[in-house]
Amino acid sequence: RREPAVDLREAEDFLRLFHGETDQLRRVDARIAEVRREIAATGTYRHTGPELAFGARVAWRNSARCIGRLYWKSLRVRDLRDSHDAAEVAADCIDHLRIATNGGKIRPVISIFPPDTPQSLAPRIWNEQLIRYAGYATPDGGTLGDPRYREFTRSMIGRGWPPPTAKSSFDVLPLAVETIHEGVKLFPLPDDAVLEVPLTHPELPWFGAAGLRWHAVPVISNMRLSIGGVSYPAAPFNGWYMGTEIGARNLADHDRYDLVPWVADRLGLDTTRESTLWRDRALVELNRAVLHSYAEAGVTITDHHTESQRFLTHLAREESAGRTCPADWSWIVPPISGGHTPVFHRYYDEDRLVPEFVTDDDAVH
Ligand code: HEM
Ligand code: NRG
Repeated sequence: RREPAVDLREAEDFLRLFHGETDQLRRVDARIAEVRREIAATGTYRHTGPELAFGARVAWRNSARCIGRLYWKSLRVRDLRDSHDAAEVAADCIDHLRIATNGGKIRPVISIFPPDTPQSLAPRIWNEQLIRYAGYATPDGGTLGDPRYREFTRSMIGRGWPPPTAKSSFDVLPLAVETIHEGVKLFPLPDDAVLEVPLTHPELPWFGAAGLRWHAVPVISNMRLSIGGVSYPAAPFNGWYMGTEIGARNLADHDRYDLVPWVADRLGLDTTRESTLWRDRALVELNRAVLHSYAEAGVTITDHHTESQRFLTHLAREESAGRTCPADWSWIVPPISGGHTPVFHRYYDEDRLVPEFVTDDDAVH
């Protein structure tokens, strides 16, 4: 499979956007003429460092599902377009984790690997995020670990990943990196590159005794970055967590860790009737535990009330800058207390803007 030649219109639109929003010494027409010649000769073109950084930041700004966009200008951009081998890509991803984690004071970072071109297919990262927990099928038909990654875990074991001898609910999966010249190679993440937070509750000692944990940094690694007609299939990026992602989804969803019934039971709630709102009460305690534990560990995290307010600040800023801001209500509204956050009570622009991050169907394994 080959990448078709870059669409000249997309390249030109991007260069005009870049020159329109930033101060450049060179006139945009000169750059467009140069890119046109490069595309005619090679079918693609190479972004300058500043174009690449701008493109990545604007792709974040255009992420309609992201509530955390207020700080889009501060994204750190790592230019790794010269990393071609799987081992280089894996080592760069491990560096990414260290730079982003920063001892708990999390920095938003993106690492951009080579683009697809008409001449060559770029490296691919198979993992949905750089850090994810294995899910193992148990004899009783259940799952040990994260059920979302049962298939991925099975495939990693099939490819030779040895799971820990004592399997647990929180075993970090290896990185799987594919290149056209090497096939798929697996790389375990070193322990010291993976900061984790043991979960405790501000008032409930039994919660801390359960041995729950979560990783500090979410690094999405299965989205393609598209800038000016050029496609970067491996461009892992991270910010920090909003507590509800962990407390109201990862640990709570029925098809994830499904901890709500356990919390309700330990709280001694009446679970015989829905109308006692035992689910809601358990969810609140689970989310308090997440925010409390990250704060205690000195790891950056945000709560959904604060982040909703920040997002409205972001919308106001974008409006003053004369830009529309695409947003997807169903992703922006937090999964608990939705109607009690200001993002609930309005509509959003839904039109797609580029540069952008996209999920490829064929990136799902
Ligand atoms: C989605 C928060 C940084 C791009 C999301 C979601 C949240 C969030 C809560 C919804 C996730 C879900 O429901 O599963 C934040 C916070 C950040 C941050 C608090 C802190 C700085 C970033 C950065 C980028 C980014 C740095 C890219 C450079 C995205 C994208 C999605 C998303 C593309 C959609 C993911 C998908 O379709 O699965 N973000 N984000 N975010 N965010 Fe952010
Ligand atoms: N819900 C996912 C992460 C999705 C993106 N969230 C962020 N992104 N906060 C999870 O792992 O729970 N980010 O770049 O910070």
